[in-house]
Amino acid sequence: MSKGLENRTCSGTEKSDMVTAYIGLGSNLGTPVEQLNRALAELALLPDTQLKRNSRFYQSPPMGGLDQPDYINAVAELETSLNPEELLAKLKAIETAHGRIRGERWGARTLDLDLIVYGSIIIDMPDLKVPHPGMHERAFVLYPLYEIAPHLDIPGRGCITELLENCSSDGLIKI
Ligand code: ROI
Repeated sequence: MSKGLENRTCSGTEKSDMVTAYIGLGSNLGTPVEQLNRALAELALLPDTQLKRNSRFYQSPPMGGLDQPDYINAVAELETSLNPEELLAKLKAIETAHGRIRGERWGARTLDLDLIVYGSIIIDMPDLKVPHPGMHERAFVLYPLYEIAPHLDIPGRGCITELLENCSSDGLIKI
């Protein structure tokens, strides 16, 4: 896997090739709004990364009719020179610091940080699939993503406006 262009050094010091990445944030345990606010502050502190913008917060029932509390979701836009694996490792470290215990696949969670888009690349590795496999049909990802990136072309999936046409916002509340 690669970003297409590896980081190059200019004059021996400068790190180039900033990539725009989108992170999906979700929480339905503890204090979800606080978890998301803290997570955004932590994303802003990642090395070689800038938090450019984030969506409002959205509330929705758990997808799949699970017996769990409602989720709070948001999407953040980063500009980063971390490669996808480095970024994923940083996201997992933030989740762990928020007390996330990995159990059931669709279990309730204090904090979920998904790398949903990384520039224009497609990654299909056992532990890292980008764009996120289910994102193109999930209202709680598409609506906040559209709010901050209305012209986004999602690699391999198409234009966000077209994806939204086939995705009901039923049950999604902007808070
Ligand atoms: N449902 C909603 N509404 N939001 C989520 O972030 C979310 N995350 C999950 C599952 C369990 C699929 N359901 C969700 O992982």
